Amino acid sequence: MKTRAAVAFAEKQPLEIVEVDLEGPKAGEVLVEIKATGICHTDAYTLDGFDSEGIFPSILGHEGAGIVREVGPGVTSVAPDDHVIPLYTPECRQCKMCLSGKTNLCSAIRETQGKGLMPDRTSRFSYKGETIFHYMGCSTFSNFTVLPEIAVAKIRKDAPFKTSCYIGCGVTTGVGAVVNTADVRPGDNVVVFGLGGIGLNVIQGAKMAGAARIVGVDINPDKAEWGEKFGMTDFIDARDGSVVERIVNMLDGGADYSFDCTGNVEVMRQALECCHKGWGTSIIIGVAEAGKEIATRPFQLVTGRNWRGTAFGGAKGRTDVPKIVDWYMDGRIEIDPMITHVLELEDINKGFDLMHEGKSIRSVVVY
Ligand code: NAD
Ligand code: DAO
Ligand code: ZN
Repeated sequence: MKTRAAVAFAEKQPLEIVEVDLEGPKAGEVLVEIKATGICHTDAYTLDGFDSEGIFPSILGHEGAGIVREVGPGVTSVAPDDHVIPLYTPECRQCKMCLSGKTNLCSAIRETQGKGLMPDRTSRFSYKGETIFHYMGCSTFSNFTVLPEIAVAKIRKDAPFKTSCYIGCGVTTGVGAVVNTADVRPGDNVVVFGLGGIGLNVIQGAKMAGAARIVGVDINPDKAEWGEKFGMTDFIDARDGSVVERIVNMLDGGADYSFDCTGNVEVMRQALECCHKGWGTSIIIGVAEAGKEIATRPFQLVTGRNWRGTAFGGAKGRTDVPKIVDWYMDGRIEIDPMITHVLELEDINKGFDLMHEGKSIRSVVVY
């Protein structure tokens, strides 16, 4: 079939809207009509050439929601007309990782997904006879896409696509980092570095978990008002310097939990070092540019600070994503105010500009 898609033909180039060819689903795969997709910083990071796994030409986008239109042989867990959210972190429930009970990093299709291919090592997308690669196993910047059955979460049908697509990455990553990875408890003090599409969800997750103080740190003072909307109690403008010292003084020794939502390795160091001696834990969410490394004095760890990281908020997609959709529909978490811009596919590059200018929280493309 033909489908409209925004193709990344090369790094650092604007996406081009073209009609691509899409092969139907093979065994264990499903064809999904994407109804809405968010634009996440990670799409920009790959397009800008900072992703060591970045492959071109490809169809980016990993934060979508849509409807199953066709299933391949052997598919049992979803059927046509089901509403689904694509999962860049699948959940096969059979691999060593899934069975460990210790991680959400399913390994079933990891190798081919990282190469922009489906599990049979081929791509379903092509343009003028040339292969177009998949991205993070999702490629939601295409109106139709093909996904492995283990990489879709079935969700309730009354959840609007325009907002629930954000659960495909930003919401789950931020809220999940708090409730799954950190396991923040009532009364804990939390510090969030970077109040963008991920950081604001960490803030609302911390509020839901009953955190006492929720300190937001950003270099953009406009983000203070955004943080307050979702439960931030204090704001620090990082441009004023001595961030670590100010947090340690403000929180009587430091944070119980801190979260990096910037991808900047210098900020990751601040996030670790602002943690309370003896127990504070810093969680890296931000994805740093290829080749970057983190540093701190080992004595920071000797004296009881912990450094950890999380992908997709530690969520097991097929199990946890439908629950997060319920939290949204039941009003336990908010999404609507974070969708600052709704665009047509033709205007998708504007969504990237808005993100780089710090003017959007989430831009969503609706098909
Ligand atoms: P965003 O651009 O919306 O937000 C980033 C925020 O960080 C902005 O508000 C910016 O002003 C702020 N910032 C930049 N430099 C700073 C500094 N020195 N100190 C304090 N704040 C600073 O991006 P986003 O969509 O929220 O994504 C954030 C990060 O999370 C990215 O690196 C993205 O790739 C990553 N990410 C990780 C996962 C995961 O599963 N681990 C999932 C999604 C996104
Ligand atoms: O299993 O080895 C692995 C890697 C899984 C990759 C998970 C994605 C990491 C987070 C990237 C940002 C997502 C938007
Ligand atoms: Zn698995």
